[in-house]
Amino acid sequence: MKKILTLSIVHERSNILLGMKKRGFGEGRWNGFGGKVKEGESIEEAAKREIREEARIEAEEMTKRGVINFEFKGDPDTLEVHIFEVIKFDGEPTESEEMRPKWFGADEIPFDQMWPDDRYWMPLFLAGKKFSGRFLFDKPSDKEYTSQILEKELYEIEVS
Ligand code: 6U4
Repeated sequence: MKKILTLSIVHERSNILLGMKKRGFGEGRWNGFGGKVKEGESIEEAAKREIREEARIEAEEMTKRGVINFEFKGDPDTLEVHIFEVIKFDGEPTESEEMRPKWFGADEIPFDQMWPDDRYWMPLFLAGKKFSGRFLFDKPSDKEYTSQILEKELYEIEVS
């Protein structure tokens, strides 16, 4: 089965806002804000809701930057993650139950404490490119274990 998720990264000048995930999937890692799209919601609405819930800010202008499919070996589910760039927002990023937000300069992104795919697509994101891809992992990451990439496909794309 395919699960649709969002992942939003706030980008202001050369800084990006990441959140330390405090619980659930990806716990103990820095990541953009996001989660599952709920029934009756558009993908963009879901992205805005997650940004509101996790960083306590209101996304006012955002643009779709990529779609990546994540699979785990032996697991029939695919996570289709829609990646957005938030260009304009209202409010002050604030810690929530799920995430502790922090700004990072483009040259100090903590890739060692992020999902292992991020180091591949983040440079495209920062360069203003659009991209699509697929990663196959051995198994999900948790606090002690970082998923290993078994297969990787990543393309720059032209989308409107
Ligand atoms: P709930 O709904 O609370 O049970 P939770 O376990 O908190 O779910 P979820 O599904 O809401 O997690 O959100 C997972 C987030 O992680 C989404 O924003 C998508 C993102 N994500 C998943 N795989 C990723 C990967 N390989 N690289 C990455 N982000 C990923 O950078």
